[in-house]
Amino acid sequence: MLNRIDLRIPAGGLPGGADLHRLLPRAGLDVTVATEQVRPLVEAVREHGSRGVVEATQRLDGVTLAALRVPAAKLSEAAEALDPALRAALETSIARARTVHADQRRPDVTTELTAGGTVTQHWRPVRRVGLYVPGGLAVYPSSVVMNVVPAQVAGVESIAVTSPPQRETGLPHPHILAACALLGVEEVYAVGGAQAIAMLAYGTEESEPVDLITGPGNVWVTAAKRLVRGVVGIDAEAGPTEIAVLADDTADPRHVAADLISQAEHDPLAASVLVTTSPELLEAVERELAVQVAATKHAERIGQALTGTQSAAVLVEDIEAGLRVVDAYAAEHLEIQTREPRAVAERVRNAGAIFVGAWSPVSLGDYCAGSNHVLPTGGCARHSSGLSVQTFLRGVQLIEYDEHALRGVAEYVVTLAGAEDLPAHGQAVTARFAAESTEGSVG
Ligand code: HSO
Ligand code: ZN
Repeated sequence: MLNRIDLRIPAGGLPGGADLHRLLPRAGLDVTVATEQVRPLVEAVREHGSRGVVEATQRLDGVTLAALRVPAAKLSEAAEALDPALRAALETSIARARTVHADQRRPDVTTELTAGGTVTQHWRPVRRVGLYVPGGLAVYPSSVVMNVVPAQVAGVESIAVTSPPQRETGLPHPHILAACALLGVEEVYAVGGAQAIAMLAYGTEESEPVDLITGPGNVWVTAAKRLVRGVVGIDAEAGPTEIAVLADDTADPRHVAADLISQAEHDPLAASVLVTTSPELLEAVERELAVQVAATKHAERIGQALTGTQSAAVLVEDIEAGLRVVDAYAAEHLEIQTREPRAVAERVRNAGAIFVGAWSPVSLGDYCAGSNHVLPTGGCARHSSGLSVQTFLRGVQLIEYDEHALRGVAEYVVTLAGAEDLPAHGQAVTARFAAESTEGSVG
């Protein structure tokens, strides 16, 4: 079922990072065309505010919005109508994520460089954040949790959630509304697509602009985020989801197959990549895939994802070579199902999140591990991290020197300023001491 890539040569013989990267499969996402297509819509919202949003929603979603904002009563009604089992699961997911994220908040750091000369890095929350939640096929209340929890833990004062209206109700999906209610988010809009991004970025009569937009979306949403970047901050661009599994002959083929299938379930473009030292495991996983895919609910899109050119089984000579391959691929999710999985995991350089050992499947991380499931895709794990408390904080430096500490370094400032032909920079320092010496108070 999976395309095969045979790289059974010792790690030393494998091509370097970029070349190796090219040998590995990956779905491309072209946002350029979409960017030009959504530009007029984004401009219309900027110019006409709510009217622009309402018109776009009518045209694209077939819904006539009387108001953009979801009434508070609809949020509490959705929470009350939740199936008790789903409510308990969501509450568990929220509580576990809160505990982990609270522990991950970075402390402020003060460095005293000399007596009386300190630099402090202060982490301050972004004031207002807009979270986009997709609708359509993929309704993920878990993603509301994963975006809202780190923002709340960071201390973001104002959070707005926006999600497309459903044709029947003119409101976002009830599970999205319920998740908002359980999280204590009160400001929710029934707006989706590029118009939602423009609404968050520029504001309308009914909604204040935000400082930062996070959350995944389709190609139009991503294109709109590109257009408003700079006006507001945006998180990384989310591509189709990916799982890579690094496995040796100790892995259980049933579990490996189940995990590859689990992420393929998201999207026909999702990528499932098995990297293994064991041809026997590969054959066993293939047999399992055939059985398990046929028995699962979304067999069609899973089959498309697994047989697509973005998915593959890569045979490698040894774990060393496997590590080279997974580093080059830089998966959104990487499972290590090998002997001594922790030691192997510690040697991975590039991955959005690493799931260590037989009992840590990716779907645990999707919902209840306490970790965040918004992770870098498309190889961006080489340079970026997933969503975290840090996403919603800015490091502001506080520089506080007294007279003695400034005097201690003054001559170097003057020299560096002179070398850059910026003598007034130096004078801003010397002026302080010159004034004192005229008064004769300091030598
Ligand atoms: N695996 C997805 C997140 C998700 N899974 C939401 C289920 N629901 C990207 O990390
Ligand atoms: Zn998932």
